[in-house]
Amino acid sequence: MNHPSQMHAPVADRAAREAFYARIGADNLAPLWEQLHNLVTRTPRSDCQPAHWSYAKVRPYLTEATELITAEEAERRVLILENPGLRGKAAITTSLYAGLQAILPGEVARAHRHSQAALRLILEGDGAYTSVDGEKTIMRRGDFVTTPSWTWHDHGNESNGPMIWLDGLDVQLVAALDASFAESSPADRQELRRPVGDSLLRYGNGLAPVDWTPTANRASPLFCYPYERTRASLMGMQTAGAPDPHLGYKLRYVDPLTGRSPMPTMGAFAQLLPKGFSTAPYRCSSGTVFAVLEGRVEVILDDRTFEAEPNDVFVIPSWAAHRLAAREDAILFSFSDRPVQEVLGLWRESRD
Ligand code: GTQ
Repeated sequence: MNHPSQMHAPVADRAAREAFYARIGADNLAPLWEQLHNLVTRTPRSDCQPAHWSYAKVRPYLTEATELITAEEAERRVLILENPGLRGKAAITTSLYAGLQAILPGEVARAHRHSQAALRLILEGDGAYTSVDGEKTIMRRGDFVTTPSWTWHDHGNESNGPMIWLDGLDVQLVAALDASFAESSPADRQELRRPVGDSLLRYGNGLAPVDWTPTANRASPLFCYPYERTRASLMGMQTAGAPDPHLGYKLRYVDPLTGRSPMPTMGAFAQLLPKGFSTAPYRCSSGTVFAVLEGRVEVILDDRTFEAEPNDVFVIPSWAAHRLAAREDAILFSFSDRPVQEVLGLWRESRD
């Protein structure tokens, strides 16, 4: 006896189905069954590829860019780090943008604000500034600086040498939500309302103003995390115990008042891998951008290996298993969309 479903087994051939798809297509309909398994995959399937940008290779291009366009004309003189699997999308991972920004002595990148949040990791130079919502912060190599959503920001260089930093923005996340807003300031430089270092004093010492209340953009009021402090924390951890087998000594940057990531859309991390240490295989569901601050690391993926040096940037896609081997004491900065995935209940990791 036939099973009921077999009694109704569809007999239409491919051509009949295609004709049907074409007819319903004209009415803005499509058959799910042709794409279900591409939409709902067993594990993340990303166009994002592992990639590595050598600073030695990119640095001369930045110099050339400074000869071709001023910071003023460019507004932001940045070379976008385009993931080879996502060319033309200004994306380094599916959800995030990264670029290298250069600003020469005397130049100003004029004030604007946008709904995209930005983070900066200073790679080269000492003494340029970013002003964020009325407070100027002087940047040095390794410093981590945030520009939360909708905060006014302008950059300038009053030092004697070029400044180069890694920009990370949530451009693709904001685009996916159709939530991009931006405006330019009539003034090149925003008006400063607080002295340099004010937020570090108010929020960076385990203290907070007694009447502090959270802001609407859900961002940390502390927006500069000096490298010397980060480095001291990482180095100090070595005396307390062995590194995590999969991560080494790894810390996340936090909003000191909430313990959450400094900005809701991007998480940032600092990691020490002692000389000779190799991490055990690890993967997580957030594609992650790394920058090497100190030392050399070998990045070992299933199908490729590359060696990263100071100021090199590399990216590990979502769910790509990898190991990191430190040839010498290495300090890595990284950022990802992890806080977004966590708050949505999506973030996963695997230590296998
Ligand atoms: O510094 O404001 O790399 O608005 C891309 C967009 C930097 C910035 C980028 C931006 C900025």
